Amino acid sequence: RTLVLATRNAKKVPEMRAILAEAGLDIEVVGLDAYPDAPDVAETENTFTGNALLKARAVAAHTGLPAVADDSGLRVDELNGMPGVLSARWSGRFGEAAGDRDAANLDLVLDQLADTPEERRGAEFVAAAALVLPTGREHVVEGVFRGTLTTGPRGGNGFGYDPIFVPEGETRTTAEMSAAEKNAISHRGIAFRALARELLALG
Ligand code: ITT
Repeated sequence: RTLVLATRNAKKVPEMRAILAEAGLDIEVVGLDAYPDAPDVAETENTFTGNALLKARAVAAHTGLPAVADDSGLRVDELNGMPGVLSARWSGRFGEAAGDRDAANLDLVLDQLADTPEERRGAEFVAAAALVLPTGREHVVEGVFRGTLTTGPRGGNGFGYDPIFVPEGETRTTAEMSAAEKNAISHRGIAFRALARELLALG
């Protein structure tokens, strides 16, 4: 059995594989690199759930296989929930290597919080994960991961805003944690595990 993970972010595929294996599910996970002709779906919705569904529907239709997509981002309390669904595009830089784009996004958030004291630096990562089956059946779940933002980047693991995000009850940033430690508590870990339970129930 095969599941297509509708992502071009190479970090998400091993994450999903590990979570399905932990749930005891014998399902092969392939990313979009296996489907170079899959449509590039613009994230035109203004909710994580809407965008995750757009991506999963397009890939399920293209491949004829069950598809999962996630849309995720960082909601910063002091910025009224921004960048939110705009997290990947916050600095307005496109067509760059993901690492450069991510660094520019993170720098902009740090600049915007330059005058914000520690007690008001709360934020949360949110992930919506959508499962779309060839039968047309759809299931969407959301995971939320609370924390605070540092004043400077720390750590080299993960991606995106990980170097400035410290989970509640932690002192390290998620970029200073191992992938397994982060997945056990992260927004995407929560959402992917909920979808794994759904797949398990489907048999
Ligand atoms: P796909 O759309 O191809 O899956 P993407 O990385 O662009 O890849 P999103 O559209 O979901 O994924 O964008 C989410 C952005 O939010 C991502 O670029 C990061 O900046 C940020 N983000 C989401 N989850 C994160 C995490 O676990 N750690 C750090 N940053 C994260």
